[in-house]
Amino acid sequence: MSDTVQYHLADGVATITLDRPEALNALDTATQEGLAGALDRARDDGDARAVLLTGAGRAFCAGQDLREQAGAPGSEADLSDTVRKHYNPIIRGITRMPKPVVAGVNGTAAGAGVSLALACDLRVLADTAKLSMAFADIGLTADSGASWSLPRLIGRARALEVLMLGEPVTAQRALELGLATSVVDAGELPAAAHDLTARLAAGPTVAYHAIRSAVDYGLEHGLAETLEREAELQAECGRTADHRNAREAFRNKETPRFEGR
Ligand code: T3D
Repeated sequence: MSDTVQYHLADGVATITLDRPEALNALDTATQEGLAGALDRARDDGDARAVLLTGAGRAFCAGQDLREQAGAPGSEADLSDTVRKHYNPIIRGITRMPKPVVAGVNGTAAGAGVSLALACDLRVLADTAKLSMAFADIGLTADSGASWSLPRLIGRARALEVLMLGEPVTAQRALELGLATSVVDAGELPAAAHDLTARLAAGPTVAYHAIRSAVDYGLEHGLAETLEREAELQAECGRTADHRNAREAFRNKETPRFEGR
């Protein structure tokens, strides 16, 4: 773990906090490595049934640390090194997490910082948050999965608009576009994001994972293949204790309690 990434477990929620507020939680190498490590820890943590990714201070994450890179020896180095070595594993760590991942976007997000939020399953935004696809502003293309996630979330035309024009997307606009699950007062963001994640942590973890898998599969395959994949995933869910117990609870007119297995 790194000093700039905090890990905290409560109510079944693993909260991962980017903690470099003086640099708007920009991702230097230590923070990239710390985040990758925290995601591994959350994946393997049997007490964590959902993950909340958020930032300390007034920003969520300002993307790549531009100072570190500018100061690095040989700064004309191939940027794909950073992308392949750091960003891609982080995005895989989020999108392959076998439990729900929520972004608590407490403030400004830029570049790869937006990509992190887009990779999560749900996004709670502070009303002060702005999403700035800053890549083109510094002559770069979208990375960290934004070219995959953004058109899936808002369609190709809107994705190109947001990426090419680079106008910061306000929290309200993000809600209208479908980028935000909800928008709350900035002061209420930590509690609202925790409560939503805790609700997921108390739910049927295996089914949630299967739902994400089925939706992602369905986006890339035809109906016939998707129907078959749904059947396979349903079989897996049907074998869980959570499903058995929920059926029993239904018969007894009780509220089901899910254990995540
Ligand atoms: O390896 C590769 O390069 C490939 C990967 C690329 C992925 C990417 O993420 S590319 C996009 C990189 N990010 C940006 O271009 C955003 C740069 N930051 C900004 O445009 C602005 O800071 C914000 C719009 C995010 C916020 O503006 P504002 O006015 O609220 O705050 P500020 O005053 O600009 O920033 C406050 C401090 O944070 C400031 O430090 P100082 O002067 O008080 O000591 C600023 O330098 C620092 N900071 C903000 N963003 C970054 C940063 N430091 C390092 N890297 C940053 N990205």
